[in-house]
Amino acid sequence: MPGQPRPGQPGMPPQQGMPGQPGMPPQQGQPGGDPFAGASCPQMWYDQQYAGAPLPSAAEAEFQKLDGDHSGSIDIAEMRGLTIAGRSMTHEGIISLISVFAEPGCGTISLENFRRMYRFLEDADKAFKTVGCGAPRLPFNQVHPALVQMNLDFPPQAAELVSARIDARTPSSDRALEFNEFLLVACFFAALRSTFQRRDTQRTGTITFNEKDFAIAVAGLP
Ligand SMILES: [Ca+2]
Repeated sequence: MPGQPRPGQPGMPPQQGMPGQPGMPPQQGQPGGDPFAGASCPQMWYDQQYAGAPLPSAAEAEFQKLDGDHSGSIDIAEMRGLTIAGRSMTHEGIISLISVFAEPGCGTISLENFRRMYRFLEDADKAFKTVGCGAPRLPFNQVHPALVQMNLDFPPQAAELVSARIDARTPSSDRALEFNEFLLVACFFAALRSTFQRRDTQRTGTITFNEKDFAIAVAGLP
C-alpha cells in the first residue's frame, strides 16, 4: 500500500526475514539497508577473488536444476535444494550464502554469482577436508589455515573468536566445527571483506568510519 508504513521502517515492528535484518541481505535504498551496497563500488570482493579463475562447469547445471520458476535467479526457497559434495545446506548456511552472493537490492543470486558461490563452496569443502585430514570436525586452531587456503587471510585470533561464537549456538566440548559451521565462519569473513571493500573503493587497505556507518556495517554481517 503506497504511503503506508511497512515493517522494517522506523516505528514499525520488524518482520522475520525482512531484508536489512541481521542475516538478510541489505537492499539498496531500503531503510536499514547498507548505503554502500551496490553501485557505489562496481568491484565486489569476489570479482578480485575469482578474477581469471576457472569457475565450475557443474554450477550451471545445478543452477538450472534449482531455478524451479525459471526466473533466471535463485531465491532462498530454491536454495534449499542445493547440495555440495553430497551435503545439504542448513537454513543458516543458506541465509549466510545469500547475504554474501545475492545481487545488491534483490536478495536473489544470478547465474554469474551462483557460479562464484559454487566455487566458494567447493573451495570450502576442499579446505575443510585437506586441512582437517578428512576428519568430520575441524578444530578451532585449524580454522585459520583452512580460511587462508580459501584466500580469506584474517588474523588467527579473529578466526578463533568467530569459530567460538558459531560453535556456541550448539556448544561442543571439543572446540571443533562441523562443515556447516565452518561454512558460516567462511561466509562471515567473506561478508566482512565485501563490507570493507565496498568502502575502500581506492583499495588503500584503510577506511574511516563514523559510529553510525560502523553500526550499519557490523549489523549487516551474517
Ligand atoms: Ca528462481
